[in-house]
Amino acid sequence: MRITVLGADGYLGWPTALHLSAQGHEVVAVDNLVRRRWDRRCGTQSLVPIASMERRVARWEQISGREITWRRLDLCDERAVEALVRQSRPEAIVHFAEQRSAPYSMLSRGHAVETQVNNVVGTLNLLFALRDHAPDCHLVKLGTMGEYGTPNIDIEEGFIDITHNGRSDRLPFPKMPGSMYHLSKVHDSHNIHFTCRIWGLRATDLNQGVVYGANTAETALHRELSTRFDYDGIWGTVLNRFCAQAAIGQPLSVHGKGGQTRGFLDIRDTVRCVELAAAHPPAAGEYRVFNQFTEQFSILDLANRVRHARAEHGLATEIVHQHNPRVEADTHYYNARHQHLLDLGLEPHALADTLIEDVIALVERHAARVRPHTLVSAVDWRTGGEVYRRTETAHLEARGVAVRKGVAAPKPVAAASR
Ligand code: NAD
Ligand code: USQ
Repeated sequence: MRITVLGADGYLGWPTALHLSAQGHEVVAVDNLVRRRWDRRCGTQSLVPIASMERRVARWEQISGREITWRRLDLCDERAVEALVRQSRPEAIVHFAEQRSAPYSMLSRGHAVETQVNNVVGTLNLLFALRDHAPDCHLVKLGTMGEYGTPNIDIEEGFIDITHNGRSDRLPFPKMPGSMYHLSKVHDSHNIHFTCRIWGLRATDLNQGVVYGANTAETALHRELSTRFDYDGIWGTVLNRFCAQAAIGQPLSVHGKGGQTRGFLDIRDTVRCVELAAAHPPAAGEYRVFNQFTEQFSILDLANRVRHARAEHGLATEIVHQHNPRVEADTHYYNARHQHLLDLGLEPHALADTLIEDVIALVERHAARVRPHTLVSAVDWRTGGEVYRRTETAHLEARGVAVRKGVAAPKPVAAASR
């Protein structure tokens, strides 16, 4: 198939582009590199050094003999998106290209607006381009389990059968998202569903859970094929953060009681799920939702799993229950269905102590790049927060690295717009 991957410079987009290319698909990889800019603005960086997109695709071609076409493009640039779809005429488009951090979206009014405009406008531009230039193309869109929130009933895959006052219908499952970011995904889902109903587009909304892990079969082939790994309080997802904290001997930061339960999956399952969804397109006019996760854990379960994996090597790990900066239930019912991808052939990787150990070992190998002050969960859902302000020079000095006199220090990162 001709498959375009949007957000191909990101944690999940890059391994997915590689995986689809390895399966023999013709891949166009698209990104505007905004995530690298957001890192500079936030004072954060990927734990694992990541090569430029040019180097990545060149290395992949040298190793695999397969070509990935790289295009730098902003989804919010309507003309560029239209030209992309018109020229590349994809059979499937995999859309990862959004601002995906809940804490980032809660930093300030400006960050919330930036998140929702980037995500909603980017997706709308894509939907119009599909209508006009590739109406048969299958849109595979990354949504999130967080669209549903934590209702006190079982969570279905996108739709629920309701009987009300003696009449019945199958309706979209109610949504109760927990951040401005998660809300942007709800807006996207409504827009995509609408365009399937009205224009006959075909789409799969992958309501993905929290991803963990650092490598897939393809990213492990060469250091220039590595994907990013976030561990800080703005971009790091919880299990990757706990592994980073354990590796540098810091306590694991459980928010509140830690009874928050979520769906989780290994990054190797993310790429396989996308492949399966793309290989089995829905009918024209169909909007379907797959809940994309493999196991449910509470946050305290995860912290205990990390502590246990360390204890196996005789290492003690502390768990602290800190004031929850988010507004969320920290004990609640949670039972979400996730059958559709299993029916298509997904064989999940269960969370294993060996995976936890591998991620901790990865952090240990790159320990010199860890910025400990960015491990703090600094964004409060009620009041907002600030980006991490230290300059690169300050990071180096904090590590005891001498910074040469006369070499201009980088400009301080801009304060978050409020
Ligand atoms: P990421 O931030 O690492 O990657 C997103 C990429 O999209 C970045 O490279 C960024 O530069 C690009 N991008 C953002 N806006 C763009 C625009 N307007 N035009 C072009 N490119 C743009 O994020 P990720 O962790 O790889 O997540 C990818 C997708 O999967 C997101 O949509 C996210 O919501 C979803 N998701 C992620 C997780 C997770 O645990 N990481 C879980 C569920 C869903
Ligand atoms: N948490 C802690 N301690 C920490 C960090 C997080 O207890 O140090 C808790 C949070 O309070 C939350 C849970 O862990 O209850 C998950 O937090 P997270 O930061 O791992 O995940 P989240 O903010 O929900 O977002 C991530 C991705 C997002 C994706 C989402 C899937 O960044 O792109 O959409 O996971 S889901 O959670 O299913 O909506």
